[in-house]
Amino acid sequence: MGGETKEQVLQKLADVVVQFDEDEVEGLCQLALDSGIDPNEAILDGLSKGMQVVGELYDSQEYGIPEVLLCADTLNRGVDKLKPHIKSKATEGAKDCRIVIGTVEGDIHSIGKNIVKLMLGVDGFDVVDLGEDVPPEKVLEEIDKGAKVVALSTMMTTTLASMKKIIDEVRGKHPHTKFIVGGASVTEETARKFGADGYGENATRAVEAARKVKTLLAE
Ligand code: B12
Repeated sequence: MGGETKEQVLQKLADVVVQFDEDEVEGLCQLALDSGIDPNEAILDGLSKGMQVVGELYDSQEYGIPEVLLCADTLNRGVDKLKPHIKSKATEGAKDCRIVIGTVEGDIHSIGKNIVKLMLGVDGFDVVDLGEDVPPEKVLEEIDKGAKVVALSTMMTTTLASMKKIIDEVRGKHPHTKFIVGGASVTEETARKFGADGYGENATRAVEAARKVKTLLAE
C-alpha cells in the first residue's frame, strides 16, 4: 500500500472531499483501488465520511453553500471513478424487485439519496430514481407500473410531513406497498410512526432494510 495503511487512505479520501480538491480526488480513488480497498468502503468510509465533516462545517457556518456544492462535486467525481469497480453482490431475486427512490417534495438534497441508490443497484435491485422534490403523484405513477417498494429520503425536518404524505397517499390506494425511509432528519422512531417497513441511517443499513422488505413481499 505504498507505506500507507487502509485507514490513512480512507482518511485522505474524506479530506479531499472536505478540501473540495476536485483535481486530486480521482487520483486518490485510484490509489484506494490499487491498495486493494473495496470501492464500497472507499465511498462509505472515505468520501461520505468527508461529506459528514462538511455538514458540520456548514452547521458551524465555516462553509457556505458554494463550498458545500464544491465538496458535493468532489464526492460525485470520486463516486463516478469508483462506481465501475464495485462488484455487484446481487442478492437473490433482487433484480425482480423494483424499488422507486426519491427525495420528498420540498427537499432538493440528493447526495445521500444517490449513494443509497448506487448501493441498492450494486445489490442487484432494479432501482428507479425519481430525483428530488418528488410529490406523491410521481410515486403513484411508478406503483401503477408495478413497483412494490418505495425508498424515501429527506434531510430537513420541514419536509418530514411530505414523507408522511407520500406514505399515506400511496397506502390509501395500494395498501401493500412497502416503504423504507432515511435521511438526516429521519429517526427509527419517526419511521415507525410513519408506518414505514424499514429504516436505515446510512447506505449499508438501507440495503439491509431493502433485503428485509423484499422477504416481506415474498410472504
Ligand atoms: C449538502 C447540503 C446542501 C446542499 C445540497 C446539495 C445536493 N445536491 O444534495 C445545498 C447547498 C444545495 C443545500 C441546500 C439547502 N439546505 Co442543506 N445541507 C447540506 C448538508 C451540509 C450535507 C447533507 C449531505 O449531503 N450529507 C452527506 C450524505 C452522504 O449524508 P446523508 O444525506 O445524511 O445520507 C445518508 C443517510 O442519511 C442515509 N440516507 C439518506 N437518504 C436515505 C434514504 C433511505 C431510504 C435510507 C434507508 C437511507 C438514506 O444514507 C445516506 C448515505 O449514507 C446538510 C448538513 C448536515 N449536517 O447534514 C445541510 C442541511 C440538510 N441543509 C439544511 C437546509 C436548511 C438547507 C436549505 C433550506 C438552506 C437554505 N437556507 O437555502 C437548502 C434546502 C433547499 C431545499 N428546498 O431542499 C439543513 C436542514 C435543517 C433541518 N433539520 O431541517 C441542514 C441539516 C443544515 C443545517 N444544520 O441547517 N444543502
